[in-house]
Amino acid sequence: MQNKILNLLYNTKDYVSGQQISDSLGVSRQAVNKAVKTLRDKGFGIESATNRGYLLTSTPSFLCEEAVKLFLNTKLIGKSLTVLDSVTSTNDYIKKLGSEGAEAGTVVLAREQTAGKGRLGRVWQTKKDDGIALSVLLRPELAPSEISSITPLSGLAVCRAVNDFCMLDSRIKWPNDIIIGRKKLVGILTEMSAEFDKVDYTVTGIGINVEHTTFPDEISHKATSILLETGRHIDQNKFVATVLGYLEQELVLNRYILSGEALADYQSLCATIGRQVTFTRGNRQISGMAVSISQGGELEVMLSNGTIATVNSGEVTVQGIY
Ligand code: BT5
Repeated sequence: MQNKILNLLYNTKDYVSGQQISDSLGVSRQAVNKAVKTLRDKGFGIESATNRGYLLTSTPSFLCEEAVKLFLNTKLIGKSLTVLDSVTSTNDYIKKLGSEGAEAGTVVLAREQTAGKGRLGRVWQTKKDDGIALSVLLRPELAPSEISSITPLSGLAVCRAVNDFCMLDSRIKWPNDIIIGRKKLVGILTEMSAEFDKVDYTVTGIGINVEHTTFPDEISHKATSILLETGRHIDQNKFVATVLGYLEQELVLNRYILSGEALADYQSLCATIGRQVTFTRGNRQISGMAVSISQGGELEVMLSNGTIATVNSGEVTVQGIY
């Protein structure tokens, strides 16, 4: 009922009388009063005036389930959406939901992660309400070998959402970082559960630095936040709804494959292309010029002998970035 009241107030953009709310939702005036009180306790500004009713004046500045849902305009991603106050890792939390049969499009967000994960056992660091931790569960009908596009498509979606919503010029450092200049704004970690020939579910975990003004010493030279870049506080709930909208557009509409227009968009936003890179093969360090991204998301690197090496995972150091 709280979501319905919010939708009514948000879409009316004027006072709505208690009677009108109770009539249109088929509930008592008392129930309306109670729901409005709960919404105020959750951080929504709802003014009431005698003989006029209720007016929505503000939404919470921190992540809030009802507020994200209010702004969300997707069909699949976010159909089921939860905001947790604190969790070890949104990826671990949603993986448990996935193994219990949660539907495709389930989203879990957290205001705080106490054990946020990067790739290869690394740590993703955030403090409460500084960053957005977001995980999306999907059930693409693909073989495990076909899901390599999910990380780059997610990166493309987040990069476009950041640029559109925050008016920034972020770029993608292949395969999974969103950077501004030489610093990392977003990290993405995709995990999956699969049988031999069929994916059961994938989890895309996205960590976005929003309100940080400082970072721990070991990453302060290579990390940035939306606040540091713009000097402004963004509406985190509207921003999350924008990110989820772009994720749906890039992942679902492209049927989880990086090709055609999405591939062209990815290449044009990819900061790695055209730079000298170093990657590891076996125990050898190899350097070359990053020249393109293949269909499916591999990095193609031209070596000094003119041959092209294809890199599909692991660490790539990009000269001039990190
Ligand atoms: C990543 O790994 O960048 C993937 C990060 C994914 C985090 C999300 S948050 C929601 C979901 N739940 C999780 O538990 N995880 C996902 P990787 O490419 O391995 O980069 C990790 C490295 O980035 C670390 O070793 C640090 O050097 C650096 N780093 C850690 N925290 C950072 C931050 N807040 N901002 C910028 N860089 C950071």
